[in-house]
Amino acid sequence: MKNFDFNNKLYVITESTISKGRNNEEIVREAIKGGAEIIQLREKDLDKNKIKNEAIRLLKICRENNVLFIVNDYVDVALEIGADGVHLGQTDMSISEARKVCRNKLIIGLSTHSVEQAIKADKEDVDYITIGPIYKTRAKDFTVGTEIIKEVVSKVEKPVIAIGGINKNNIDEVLKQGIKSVAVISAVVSAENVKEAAKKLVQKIKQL
Ligand code: TZP
Ligand code: MG
Repeated sequence: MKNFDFNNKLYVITESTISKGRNNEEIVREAIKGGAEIIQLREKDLDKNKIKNEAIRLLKICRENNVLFIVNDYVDVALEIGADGVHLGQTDMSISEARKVCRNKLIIGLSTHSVEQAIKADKEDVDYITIGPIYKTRAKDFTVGTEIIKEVVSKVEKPVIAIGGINKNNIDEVLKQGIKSVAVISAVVSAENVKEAAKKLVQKIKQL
């Protein structure tokens, strides 16, 4: 999966605390049925052993559907279970350290929150970059707005994915800035109909 094409993809991230009683397996199966092509396990309140077991279950579903599977935060868990990649933040393990540990076995994604961080990430050994939060979101206490997207896309060569508060009502505005792919949590994970919610977003992304 090292040569994965990140363009025109819906990237769905788990968050079991907002999934309205449905487990991550159910959410991931439905999101994939709706057309999600990248899945990330992101659980901030589970211990590492639980994360690992959950990752094994979700990896199986992703493999069955030829969908990319990324683990948030834990390089060791991603490596141990044979995930496709790991997603890191600005305060997680450094990219050089992560690359040393995983060599070319994992895709590495990095969260960025400014043009400067995105340009820096572009020069590091990462495979894709997220930029955000574009809009207000529970997960962070700041936003970067839509304006930044155009500048990041024009200055960065690596694949860039927009994240943060994106949903069916504002995705057009995001895509208009020239970005090809979008990552969401609540717009899919908290939707009454997960599959249909993913499908609506995928339709817009694939129109590009
Ligand atoms: N990083 C930047 S915004 C965000 C993360 C993990 C949360 C995105 O969640 P939502 O529900 O799509 O706003
Ligand atoms: Mg992190």
